Amino acid sequence: MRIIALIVCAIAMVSPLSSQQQVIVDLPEVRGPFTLSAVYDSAAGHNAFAYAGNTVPPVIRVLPGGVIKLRYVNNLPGRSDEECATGRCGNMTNLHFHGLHVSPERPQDDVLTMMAMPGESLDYTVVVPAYSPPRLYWYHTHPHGESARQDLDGMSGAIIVEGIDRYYPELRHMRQRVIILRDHDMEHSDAAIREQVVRRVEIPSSPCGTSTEQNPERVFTANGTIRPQIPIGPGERQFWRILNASPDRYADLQLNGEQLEIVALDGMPLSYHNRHRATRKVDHVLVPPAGRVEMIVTGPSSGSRATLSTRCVDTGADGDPNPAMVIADVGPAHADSPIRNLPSTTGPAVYKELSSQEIQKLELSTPDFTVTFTEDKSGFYINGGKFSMDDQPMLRVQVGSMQHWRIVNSTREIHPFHIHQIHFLAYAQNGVHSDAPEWLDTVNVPYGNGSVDLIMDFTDPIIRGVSVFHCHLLSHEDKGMMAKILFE
Ligand SMILES: [Cu+2]
Repeated sequence: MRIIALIVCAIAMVSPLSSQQQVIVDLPEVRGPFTLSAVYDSAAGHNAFAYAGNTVPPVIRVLPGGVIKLRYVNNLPGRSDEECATGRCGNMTNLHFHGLHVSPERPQDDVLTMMAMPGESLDYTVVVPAYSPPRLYWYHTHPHGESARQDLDGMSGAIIVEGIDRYYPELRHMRQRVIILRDHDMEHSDAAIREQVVRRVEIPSSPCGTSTEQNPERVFTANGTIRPQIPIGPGERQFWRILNASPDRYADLQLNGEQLEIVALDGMPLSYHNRHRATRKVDHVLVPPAGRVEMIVTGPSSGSRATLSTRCVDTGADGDPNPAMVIADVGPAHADSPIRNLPSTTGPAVYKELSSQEIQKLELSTPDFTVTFTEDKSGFYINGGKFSMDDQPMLRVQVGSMQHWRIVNSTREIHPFHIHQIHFLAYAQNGVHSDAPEWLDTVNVPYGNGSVDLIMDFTDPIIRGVSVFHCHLLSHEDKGMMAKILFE
């Protein structure tokens, strides 16, 4: 059964546009130590992750208090035919554990001193604290200058810290699905194929947003397939854990007007900071590149079909096209993979309740630090600086503190701000207080001198050392929109 599933999986990854609609594939899972390799996938014509004989990256599942132990082997060729953001790729690589509250130092979530050239390998032992919020994280490569290409090549996967059922016990009775959104790149496809794909995902012919570039070169895939079917019965409730692993495309997700019941954003259960907080029902949810949403969806009523789709996202005059498109069909299907319910875990839910007076005081204070995004023809900058690996930290922050940061976007396109290892409370946009402040690790910053205000939580005692914050449009990060921070 497993072998068949893997073959189906592999076919789906190689030919995402087949004539018969495929049911969404389940991804392989791994618990315990394993080996992951970076390889050149000649069938796909680009680099890939290899695991257990296939080029389908596994979902890493770990318990709070557990360890992610893996050997990452760089088997990429010394000479690459692929173009990276700043020229021909060199095929160096490493791993980042996005969103995990773990140490930024070797052999954990270190993207600065750990780097494998072709023929080299890296050994990671990432200790997940027992008090870790149980949630959806992800791993992707993070070599400065080559991140965008490797992420576009699909060198990423999901990480789940078990135990979200401790916060929302009703999830135990639902089918759970891990859904990874990636790009099908049509940059080098001929016009007829491109047109066929555009029709298949129903990209409207009318323009989307103010971007001067309207020709879509990418469409979303779900677990490797363009527009698969996601089986669900009428009125059935399922728990979907969605990761946007695109290097630069936003997903503004909706399900035909059905309400989406959000359980966690960027992996943070909504009740983690307030045990009385319920799930939140919305018509659509913006998931920036690198963002995650975990939500309960209800199957459309008998006889009707629905689609999971993204709305048009206005990326700004200098932004890339980000049109509306169908991601998957949702409804009864002729077949489905074996049911995977959420494994029940034992142990209490851990909460991190902060004093609302302290939060309010920080919100009203002058920002401790302002990050300003700018760009020109020669690069992308934070506070006027273009990142270099030998930079000194742009700032130092005390472990144990919380700070008010403002992120200002002085460009004509949107950028998602991300900081490694920690979460922040995004509570205001363009100076206006949000009616639903959320704890995130990646947040969109509006274009045209737009801003977001954040409360940064530096209180975790194990997060010490030098780390980074950056724009998560990865080609911008590759071209300099990143800076170092020292947690001391
Ligand atoms: Cu950017």
